[in-house]
Amino acid sequence: MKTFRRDFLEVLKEAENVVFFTGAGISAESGISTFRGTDGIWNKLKPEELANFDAFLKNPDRVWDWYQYRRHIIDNSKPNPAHLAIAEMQDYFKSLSVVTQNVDNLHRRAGSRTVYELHGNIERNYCIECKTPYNSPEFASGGKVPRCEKCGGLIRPDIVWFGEMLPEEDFSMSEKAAEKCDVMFAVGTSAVVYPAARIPLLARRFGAYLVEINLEETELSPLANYVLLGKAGEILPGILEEVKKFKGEKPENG
Ligand code: BJW
Ligand code: ZN
Repeated sequence: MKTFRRDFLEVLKEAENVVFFTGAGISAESGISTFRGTDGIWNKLKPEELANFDAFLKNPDRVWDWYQYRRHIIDNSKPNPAHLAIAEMQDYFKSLSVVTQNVDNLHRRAGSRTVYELHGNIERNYCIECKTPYNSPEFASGGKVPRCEKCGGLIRPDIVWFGEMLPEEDFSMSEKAAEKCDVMFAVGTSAVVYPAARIPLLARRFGAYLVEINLEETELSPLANYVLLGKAGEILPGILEEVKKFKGEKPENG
């Protein structure tokens, strides 16, 4: 079992408000590819051909088909020990929020109650013309892009593509949580995509203790108070054990 630095444990022991800012790396151990790095999606496919609105209008069937493929992988995956440790930790703090860039819904499936999704959710779709939502799983089948029953418009996944605005409510709630938290964990993110990457910077500016958990150092590392290098699915269960030790077996809200 990994041991943790004393200053980190002391801060965590006193912490009331905690935020987990997560990226694709936290779901890697569930079998979902990351975007960057040697095995990353963008190493094999071009984001400019798949992850923006113009690409969708130019070739909707291709983009839809790619998302169907991703949905299939996500549907067949499950939360890993990192998602589960975060969900279990929520009962030991006054508040614990998850701010995720991931679209895979694995935090909610793990049981996390407060989840802000900055880049959307692959389980949802909507009509690009009249915005009608289409969220039933049966709907999202077949390789060809479906059309809206009401207006005939193209239906797209509810995912934030490059050049698009982030969901206002989720982003502003994430900013508030970042400003208020005592400890912010940045887990499995390269922290290069903005404005999401502002969230850990904001927490740091407002005085939070910033912990980074990643396989390698990132642009965030020089700003972090503590960098833990390794797999999220191995490190986070260890942190949960420490939390249980000093917060007692009986959870705060339980
Ligand atoms: C592990 C691990 C394990 C692995 N354990 N760790 C120039 C400068 C600055 C900004 C811009 C610019 N040009 C354009 C922009 C803006 C742009 C942007 O930031 N681009 C940068 C990339 C340069 N941002 C936007 O366009 C955003 N919108 C916006 O700005 O709106 C305002 C605006 C409006 C109008 C015009 C212009 C601006 C929207 C961004 C949307 C991002 N969407 C994506 C794709 C969604 C499609 C899909 O899912 O299909 O979201 S991009 C992709 O990156 C995805 C992710 O959420 C996001 C972040 O990636 P993440 O999660 O960090 O993953 P990776 O792969 O990068 O990193 C994984 C990490 O895990 C690695 O570090 C590993 O080491 C680690 N790891 N296994 C622990 N087991
Ligand atoms: Zn419509």
